[in-house]
Amino acid sequence: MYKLFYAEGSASMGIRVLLEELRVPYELIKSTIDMDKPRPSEQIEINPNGWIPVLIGDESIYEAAAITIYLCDKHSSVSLAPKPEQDTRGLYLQTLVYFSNSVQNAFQLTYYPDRFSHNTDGFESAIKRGISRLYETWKVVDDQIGKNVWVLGDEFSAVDIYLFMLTTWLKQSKGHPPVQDFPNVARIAAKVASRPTTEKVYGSPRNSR
Ligand SMILES: N[C@@H](CCC(=O)N[C@@H](CS)C(=O)NCC(=O)O)C(=O)O
Repeated sequence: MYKLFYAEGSASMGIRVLLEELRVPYELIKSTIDMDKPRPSEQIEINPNGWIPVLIGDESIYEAAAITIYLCDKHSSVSLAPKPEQDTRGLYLQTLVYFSNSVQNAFQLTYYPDRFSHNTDGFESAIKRGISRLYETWKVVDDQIGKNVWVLGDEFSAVDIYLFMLTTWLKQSKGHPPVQDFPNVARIAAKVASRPTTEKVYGSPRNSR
């Protein structure tokens, strides 16, 4: 039985959808992304950075992209990721790492400007640059998808779940670009949103998120 440190709105939601798609048993351990609230001590022991997702399985690991690869490899019979010998294995790894270090980094500039500037004077500049990075990085993803049915081609994969999760963080109230600016991303995110596993975790797309 896996244990997943969890909070609504966080990157642990995408991992929960993945666990649902893999049909493996898991337990959610309540955590928080509220800066004013303490994290469970067991979570901090595994991930001293204080952020989630954190997964406890045969090994305890953090980083959403690493957890994605780990789970898909462990449960490869469900086929949510290309196998090492498959043609799209490189694209799979490339896209996950790009999500993690470029798209998420752009989000972080807007959500956590204090991590990019020593003083409050720099926050506005960090947020502005984060917004323009969101435009730049999502455009790269949109162009990469092109006419593909799913992110990697014809097959649904864990990358589509990850993509959907990232789109839920696009907030017009924060000046982020609307997902509709990236039509290929929006098309795939809408399909992921209506999967039963996603609806179980995020609620129905008909209700506003
Ligand atoms: N690179 C990490 C980033 C995870 C991350 O930023 N998690 C956020 C929620 S989406 C969090 O826990 N924020 C609270 C904090 O940083 O203390 C990953 O992909 O797992």
